[in-house]
Amino acid sequence: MERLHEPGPEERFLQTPGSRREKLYRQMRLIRRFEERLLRQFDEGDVSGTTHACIGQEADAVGVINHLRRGDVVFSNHRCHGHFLAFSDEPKLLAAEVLGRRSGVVGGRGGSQHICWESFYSNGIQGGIVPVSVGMALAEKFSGRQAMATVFLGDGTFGEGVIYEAFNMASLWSAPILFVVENNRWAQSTPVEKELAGDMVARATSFDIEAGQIASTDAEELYDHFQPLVAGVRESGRPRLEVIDTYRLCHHSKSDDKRPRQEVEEHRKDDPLPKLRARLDDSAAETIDEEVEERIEAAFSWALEQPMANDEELVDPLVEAAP
Ligand SMILES: Cc1ncc(C[n+]2csc(CCOP(=O)(O)OP(=O)(O)O)c2C)c(N)n1
Ligand SMILES: [Mg+2]
Repeated sequence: MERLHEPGPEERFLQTPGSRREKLYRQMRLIRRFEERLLRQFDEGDVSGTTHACIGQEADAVGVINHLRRGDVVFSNHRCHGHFLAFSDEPKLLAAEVLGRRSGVVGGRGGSQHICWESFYSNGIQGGIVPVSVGMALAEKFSGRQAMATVFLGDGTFGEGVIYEAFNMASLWSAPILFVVENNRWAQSTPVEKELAGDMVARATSFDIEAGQIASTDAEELYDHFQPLVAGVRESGRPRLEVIDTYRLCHHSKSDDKRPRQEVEEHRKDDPLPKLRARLDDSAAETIDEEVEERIEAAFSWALEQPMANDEELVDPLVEAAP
């Protein structure tokens, strides 16, 4: 645990100057501008493989992760940039990683989907992280460290059978874990109506896991909603599942979007960024936008100068970073 940053996300959030609204907006703006810049670098040929942006879903990451403490374990999936940035506030490390640089979070070998930093992990195998996160939640519980786990999964991942084994064990063995379902209504190019029978909340409650649902892209509303839910998991040591009805405003990964244009355009009115920005003073919002622009520029220009990952010089960044 020596590796863990001080302070954790909740403490850092509370200590950062500015109003809560400004802080939530600043984080979401950082996530949005990070991904927009990343997509530009992709088009310029700087990214290998593919990448999944969370544009439109940023409020989920900030609404949940700002309640987590140092040592809490977070698991994310293929769409992990927003979760990672809300957890770490480390755009430089992520930019270098996705650009395949040696100074990236995992030495440039994890790319966009496979991040491992302190107690944050992401993995692109749909559903694969869910049993692992239950195991980690139990490990925290048995160690008596009072930490909890949070795992983000998508609506499409309810088609992976392994998550039900994970729900079963989480409930039977009382794992302190929050399952956050980002229901963006699509799994790649399949609409939720064609992928899911019944409903997600009922599936969780059938395992005796308390569960609920909120339809929101409002970061303040989500922040308030998740505060008692995170506290509840921590205090009860029991699992909880919460579905957030949201929408992604970008393609699934690079250039694969089969959704009806009209549907996507309809959801732009729920874009979490302008929604929150409209509640800020113009001058406060402009200052934040400029500050974020500088950080993004600094992160990417630094990352682009870093040496490429090189198999002959495999380095474990966690070992390197250890005191
Ligand atoms: C086991 C497995 N099967 C298929 C894929 C390819 N794949 C990546 S994301 C995705 C859809 C995921 O949908 P959802 O869970 O709703 O998450 P979203 O992409 O909407 O955030 C698929 C089929 C994968 N990564 N892993
Ligand atoms: Mg989905």
